[in-house]
Amino acid sequence: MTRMRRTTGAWALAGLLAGAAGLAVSYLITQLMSERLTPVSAVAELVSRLTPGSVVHWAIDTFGTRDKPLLIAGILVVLVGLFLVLGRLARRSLWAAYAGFGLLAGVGATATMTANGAAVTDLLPLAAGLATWIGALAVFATSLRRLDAVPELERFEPEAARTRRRFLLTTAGVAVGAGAATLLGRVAGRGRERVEQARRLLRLDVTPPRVPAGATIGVEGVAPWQTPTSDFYLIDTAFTKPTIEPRDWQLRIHGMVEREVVLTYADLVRRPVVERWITLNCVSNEVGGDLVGNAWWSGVALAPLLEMAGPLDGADAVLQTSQDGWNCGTPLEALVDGEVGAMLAVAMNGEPLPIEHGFPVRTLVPGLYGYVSACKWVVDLEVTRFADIEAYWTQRGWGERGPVKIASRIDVPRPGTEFDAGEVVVAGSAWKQHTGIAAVEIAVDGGAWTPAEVASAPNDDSWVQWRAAVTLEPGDHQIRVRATGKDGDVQTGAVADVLPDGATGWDSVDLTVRG
Ligand SMILES: Nc1nc2c(c(=O)[nH]1)N[C@H]1C(S)=C(S)[C@@H](COP(=O)(O)O)O[C@H]1N2
Ligand SMILES: [Mo]
Repeated sequence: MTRMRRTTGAWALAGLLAGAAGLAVSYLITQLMSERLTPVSAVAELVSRLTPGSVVHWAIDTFGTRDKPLLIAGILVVLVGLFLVLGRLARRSLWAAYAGFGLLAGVGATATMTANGAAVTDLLPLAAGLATWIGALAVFATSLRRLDAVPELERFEPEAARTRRRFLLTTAGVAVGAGAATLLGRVAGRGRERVEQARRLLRLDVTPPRVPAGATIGVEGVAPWQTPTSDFYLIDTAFTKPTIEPRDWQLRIHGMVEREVVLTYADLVRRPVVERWITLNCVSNEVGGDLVGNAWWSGVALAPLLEMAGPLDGADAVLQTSQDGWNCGTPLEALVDGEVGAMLAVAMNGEPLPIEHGFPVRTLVPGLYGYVSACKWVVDLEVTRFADIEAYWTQRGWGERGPVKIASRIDVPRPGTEFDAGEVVVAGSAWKQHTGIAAVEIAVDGGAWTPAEVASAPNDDSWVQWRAAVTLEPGDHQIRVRATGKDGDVQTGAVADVLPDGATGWDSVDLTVRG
C-alpha cells in the first residue's frame, strides 16, 4: 500500500503533463491552420452561447468586456484539475483514463462542430490533441508501472534509480515538447494575430447598420431581419483562412481589358463609399434552410473600376480569384451595370469584414448566388469569356451563371408545435435579390393560396419578413408558403435539388391543433 501511495503524485503529474501536451498540440495545429477557435476557445464560446443573457450581462458588468479570456482561464483551471484526476485514475485503469480524455475531446468536438461555419476539418486539431493525450499517458503509464513494481526495500538500488530517472526524463521530455508546441503555435499564429490587430486598428469611413423602420414583422422566432455577423453563415473551401494585411492587399484587373488596373487597399478606400443592405445566399441552401443572411455592407462600387480597365468587346465573364486560389466566374454584365450595385465590400454590419468573411476585401453581387459572385479575399479580376474558363464549382458540376431563385421560408411555428384551437401565427422570410418580393402567400392543407402580410424592405436586394394568421380546426395541418417576385415570377412548387443551380419547392410546416 505504501508502495502504491509513493507514486500517486507522479501519476497525477503524468496526467497533467499528458493533458498539457495534448492542449499544446491542438493549439499548434489550430494556429498552423489559422483557425479562429482553438478547442478550448470553442468550448468557451459554447458556454457563453448556452449561458442565459442576464448572466452574460452580469459577467460583462463585473469583469468588463474581457469575459471571454476569463472564461478561457476558468476552463483551463477546470482542465488542470481533471488532468490531475485522470492521471491518478490511470494507475487504477488506464482505459478509464483514456475514456476520460475521450470524453473531454467529445466536449471539444461538440463545441467545435456547433460553432458558426464549422467544417469536419476543424476537428483535426482536436484529433491530434486526443492522440497526444493517449500517447503521452501510455508512455507515462509504462514508466510508472515499472516504478510501482519496485519493492519498498529496493528503492535505493541502482535499478530503481534508473527507473526513476527514466520517468523523470519522460516527464522532462513531454514538458519540453508541450512548451515547444506552445511556442511554435504562438509563432505560427502571429500572422493571424497581426491581421486581427490591423483589422482592429482600421478606421473605415462607414456607417453603422440601422434596421429600417417597417422591415421587421414583429413575430418572435422569425430570423432577425439583420443577421448578426456572428450568426452569418460561412461557406468556403479554404483549409487555412487567408490572413491578409490591408497594406499587403492588391487587386489586379486584367485580361480582356484596354488597360490593366492595380489597386491597393489605400486606393480602394479613398474612393466613394457605397453602403447597402444585401441578402447573400448559398446555392446549397435547401428549401427551408439557413444558408442565407442579410447584412449592411459597405464598400466601393465595382462598375467604375471595371470601366477604368475598359472591358474589350467579346468579353462576357470575370474570373474572380481569391488569395487562397478559389475562383468563380461572374457574368460581366452584372459587374459593369452600375444599377446592379456590385461592390467590393470592406465592411459588414459597420465593422471591417471578419477574416472568415473575406477580410480585407470581398465581392458582393446582388442577385447572384455566392458561389459565382461573392469572392472572399478577392485579389484578381480577369475579364474573360465563359467559353474560355471553368471556375472551381463549375468544374464540379454546378451551374455556370448562378442567378438566385425566388425563395420563401417558414420560421414560425417550429415543426410539430401543438396549439390550442384558435388563431395560429405563421411567419418567416422571403427573398429574390435584385428583383424584390411583391407578395407572399400561404396555403393550409393544400387549399387555396391566401395573401400574407409582407413587411417593407429598403431595397430589392434584401429579404422581406412576412406573417399570416390562420384559424385552424382541431387536428393535424400542413402550411405551405410561396412568394411572388416583383417581376411576376411565382415561386414554383416543383421540387429540385440544390445541384446544379439552386433548390426549388415550397417550404412547409406540420403542426397540430388540440381539440
Ligand atoms: N475565397 C472564397 N470565396 C468564396 C467561397 C470560397 O469557397 N472561397 N465560397 C463562396 C460561396 S459558395 C458562398 S455561398 C459565399 C459565402 O460567403 P460567407 O461565407 O461570407 O457567408 O462565399 C463565396 N465566396
Ligand atoms: Mo455557396
